[in-house]
Amino acid sequence: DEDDGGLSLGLPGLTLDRRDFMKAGVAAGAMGSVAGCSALSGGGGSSGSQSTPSGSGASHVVEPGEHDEYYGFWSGGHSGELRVIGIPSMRELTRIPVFNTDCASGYGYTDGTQELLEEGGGYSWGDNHHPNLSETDGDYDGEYLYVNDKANGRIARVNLTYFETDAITDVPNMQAIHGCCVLSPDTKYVLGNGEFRAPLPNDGRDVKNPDNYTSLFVAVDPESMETQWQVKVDGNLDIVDTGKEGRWAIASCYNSEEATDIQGMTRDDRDNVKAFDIPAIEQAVENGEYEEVNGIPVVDGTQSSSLNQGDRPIVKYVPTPKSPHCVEVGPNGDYAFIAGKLSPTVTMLDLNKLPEVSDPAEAVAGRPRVGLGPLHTTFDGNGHAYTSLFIDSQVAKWDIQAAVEADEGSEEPIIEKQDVHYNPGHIQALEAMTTDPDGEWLVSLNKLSKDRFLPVGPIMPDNDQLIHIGQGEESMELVADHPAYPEPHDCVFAHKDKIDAKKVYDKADYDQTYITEEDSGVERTGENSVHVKMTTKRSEFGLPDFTVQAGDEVKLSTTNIEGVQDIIHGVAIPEHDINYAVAPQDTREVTFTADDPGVYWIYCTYFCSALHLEMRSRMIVEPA
Ligand code: CUK
Ligand code: CUA
Repeated sequence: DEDDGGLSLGLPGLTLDRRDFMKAGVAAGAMGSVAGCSALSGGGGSSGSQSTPSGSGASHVVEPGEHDEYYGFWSGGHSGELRVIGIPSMRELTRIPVFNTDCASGYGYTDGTQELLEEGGGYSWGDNHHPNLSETDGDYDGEYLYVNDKANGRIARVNLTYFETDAITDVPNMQAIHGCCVLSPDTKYVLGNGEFRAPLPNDGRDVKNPDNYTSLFVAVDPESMETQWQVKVDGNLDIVDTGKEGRWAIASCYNSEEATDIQGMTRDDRDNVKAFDIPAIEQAVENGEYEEVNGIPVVDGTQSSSLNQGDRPIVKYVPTPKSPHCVEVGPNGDYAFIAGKLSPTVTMLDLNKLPEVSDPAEAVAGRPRVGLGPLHTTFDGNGHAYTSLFIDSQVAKWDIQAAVEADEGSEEPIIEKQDVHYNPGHIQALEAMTTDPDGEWLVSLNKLSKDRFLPVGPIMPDNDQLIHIGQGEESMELVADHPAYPEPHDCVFAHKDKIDAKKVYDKADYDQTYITEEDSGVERTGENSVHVKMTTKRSEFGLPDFTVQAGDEVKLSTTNIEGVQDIIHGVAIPEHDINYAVAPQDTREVTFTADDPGVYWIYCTYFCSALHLEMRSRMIVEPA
């Protein structure tokens, strides 16, 4: 069946999947969905649980003029941007360019943002997956958001006062940083998982010798954004989350086999989830027990490393069924929930037990069978876990304590399942990553939308579905579909009271030179360079025109001297590829060469007043 209705695993060796699921004891009736034909009907591999109960009457409507209760920060995947979406309305509030350029704001066009992207590696795109809010005492402090670039091994920071990217770190020695989180409870580090194994250093050595490739785990300082240290491990790394006490970072792993093709990567029954003991790693770094590679201390965390032989190994390797995908640590920090992907189970790792046991397998506290293709787990703070089932296209809600008490592989802890359309990756409930989740709403970030929206050509939106969960006592209810441009992977929610966005720039917050109307003018700074200073206000530029010589390098500095919120002006110069926004009290600069003699009208791109069209200036370029 060509139109298989959903993303099945899509492995060339489908028999492999069948065998694995058989081994895992899935009922034969579920095989149809593995073969990829049932996502349209919402799956159905789960025995003994019902779908789509309804009737709570929960409304996600936010009346005109009212505000949403929560900010949602969505990663934009390979679009490179973040999106800010209000919850529960699902209205898109803004976008924040991070690894991409953006002509609405001028990000990547002005001198400062160009420099930021250049120093951050100079790439024109990135693949952001995991947005994380900075924490103080295990709660969101509203300061920063950190997000990874899976494509180029980078971590970026967004300033949540201005909703603006203010730092990008191109981490040495790493290609794909996939998992990314902050170390709870106080954001001591931003942590990143190296997904792709490569030679270390990757300078041409061992290119044909995958046995010598290596995966790295990295810690970046959240203030300086400098890389602090790395740990090399066996196998690869996928997703990461930390305990709530600052000690453990738990990273999932597929490809313990260290293969380079899909058959090899999925060969073995077990992969090793890694538990990084952060203080033990810091101690090793302090003791000088590392090798320096491209200026970064790299600690050996492989299984044979001497640092892993003693009483306090720096990395514990926990055997976990088949290519697990995600790790999420529950709100009270007791358990890490590791979703099986190719196993229909979620493994619960007891983080309190982990330090005490010599065999980390003994720290496994439960392993409920949740359904086919479990990827991500989220929490309502009232004892329930919710796991996305990629193959079944469902969200499974289950009881955490019941899973501890039940036998491994039991379906008993499952409370209910909700169909989603289609194929969920991350799911996220309100403030689920804090120590005190808020419940009420859950979003399922589905990879396909298929027939849920008007057709818009072959590249269709994703479908982020809003599900009411209440405080976990009532049944899940699907309340809204929300099309999303490719391709969000994850999102994180903060109550509106925890974010304090400024509406007007404060000069004290940035080091640009504020330009007044008196400062407006042209200053020749060199034989072939000029500095043009210009204000903007309704409805005029500080200079009605300015004159430069052909061939001049023009530095144009613009301050928006408005003090009123929401009055943005744009500065566009035709035929010079210049366009950027200047918000009230902000100053932005661009530098470009005025090559060709002529008259160039400068105009304002933001509709700022009734005389917006008349808000013009002229750049006159005289023949040299
Ligand atoms: S990943 Cu995409 S669905 Cu990068 Cu967190 Cu799991
Ligand atoms: Cu200023 Cu339009």
